Amino acid sequence: MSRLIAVSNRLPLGVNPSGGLVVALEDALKSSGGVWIGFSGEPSEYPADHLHEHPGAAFQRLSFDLNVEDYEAYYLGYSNSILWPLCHGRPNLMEIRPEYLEGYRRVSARVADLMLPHLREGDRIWVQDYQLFPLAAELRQRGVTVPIGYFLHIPFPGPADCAALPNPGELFDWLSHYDLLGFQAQRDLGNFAESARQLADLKPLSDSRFRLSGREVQAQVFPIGIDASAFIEEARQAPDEDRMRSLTGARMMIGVDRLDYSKGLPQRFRAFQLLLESNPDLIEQISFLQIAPPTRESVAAYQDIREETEHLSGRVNGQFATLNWTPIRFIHRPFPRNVLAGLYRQARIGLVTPLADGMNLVAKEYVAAQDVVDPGVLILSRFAGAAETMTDALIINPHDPHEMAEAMAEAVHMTPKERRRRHSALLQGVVEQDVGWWSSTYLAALEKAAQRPVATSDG
Ligand code: ADQ
Repeated sequence: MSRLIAVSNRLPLGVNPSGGLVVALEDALKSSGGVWIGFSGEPSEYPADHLHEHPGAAFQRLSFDLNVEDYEAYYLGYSNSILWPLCHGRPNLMEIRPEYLEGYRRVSARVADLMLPHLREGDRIWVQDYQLFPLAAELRQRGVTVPIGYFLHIPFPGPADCAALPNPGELFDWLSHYDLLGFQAQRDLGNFAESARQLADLKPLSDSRFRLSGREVQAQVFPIGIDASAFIEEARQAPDEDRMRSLTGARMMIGVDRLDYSKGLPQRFRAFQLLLESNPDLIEQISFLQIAPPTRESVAAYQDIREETEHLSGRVNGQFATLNWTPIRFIHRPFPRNVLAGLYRQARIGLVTPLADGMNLVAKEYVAAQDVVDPGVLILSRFAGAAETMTDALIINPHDPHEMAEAMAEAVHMTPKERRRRHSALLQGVVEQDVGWWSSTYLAALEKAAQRPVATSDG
């Protein structure tokens, strides 16, 4: 089997509890051998590359540091102040500066340079996410001919938003150098095709094959999953169920998100406020636990969302709290996975209501964590990629607080039979399309895509 070279923005080092993507890439790397390449995590005054070699390990890790200038331009700048807002439908939050784009190009070129000595004939390269769009173009320029695949974890923007980029043509040129483009949802594949048709020279050859900038690329949907069996087990063995129940109250709604403006937290708080206003019988009967660790705090839009959500939750609590009940508990801290799993299991309602989201793995974790005999109800935004497959959730429009509040009330009153029917259908999907399925399906498709004859620019 050919070696796998995985490249991601962040290289997981150490033994922290790991998420699904880390497990999936590690499994794939363990079975084929290879190298995992990524940013070490913090800006450094003396940037260097480090090869982490462990005797007997199935694969190597290669980390690179970034200096402060590159970190600000590539990571905080072009990645998180231009691409992230744009891909989440918020071009008004973009902060376009020429030095951001320059830094973004510079880091991809540097990653390509540091990869070269580690590549061998017969390898396959798999690039993850929006921080590294230009990597295939940089590698091809350096003469690399092995298959290169790309997976985008966040939504792909439609033509109106793409046109707001400082460099839409360049984005499509970057993408044209991959053999296989993987997207989370049909929505993203559709947006890619339409945006590239309008803003570049894309011509469809079939549903999944395109000619773009004189090259042929394959583009398909691969909905990412979680490590379902591990998560189910984690939830079953969650610590101290009784204690958890006494802490969380009999009926609890839970939300778990990075504190990000794409996750729709203000809308969620407003819907909860409406629920309590229109259902006074629920006062002291239901509580809402929102766990949201802050991220990207040096980007202004993230400071704004923190202030807005703290203000809103404070207002709802001020309006409804009683001497022995706090309606919203808003916690800005990460929790170990087994604690999260236990909290999901205790929660009668899981709230996943982003305004835009590539997939949303919390939706899948919530389902996996439920007790199959007495499961909770998932309320899911139609704008999460997960909504395309998790159709047995209560699907809502997160912009409409009345609809969301009604779904909360419906979930509170849902019969056990109906909860079990919905949950078993959802669980089946989460288990079948888990993260191992995702990576093996992707890698099989990459192999196939790369076997096609190389197209010439005039052919
Ligand atoms: P994220 O935007 O980070 O991921 P999501 O898919 O929900 O969103 O993944 C978050 C992960 O972090 C989950 O596994 C969750 O359990 C964990 N997490 C969140 N809050 C936590 C806390 N307080 N403590 C511990 N863990 C916490 C991006 C895209 C998504 C896409 C994923 C994977 O934005 O749309 O689903 O990548 O492709």
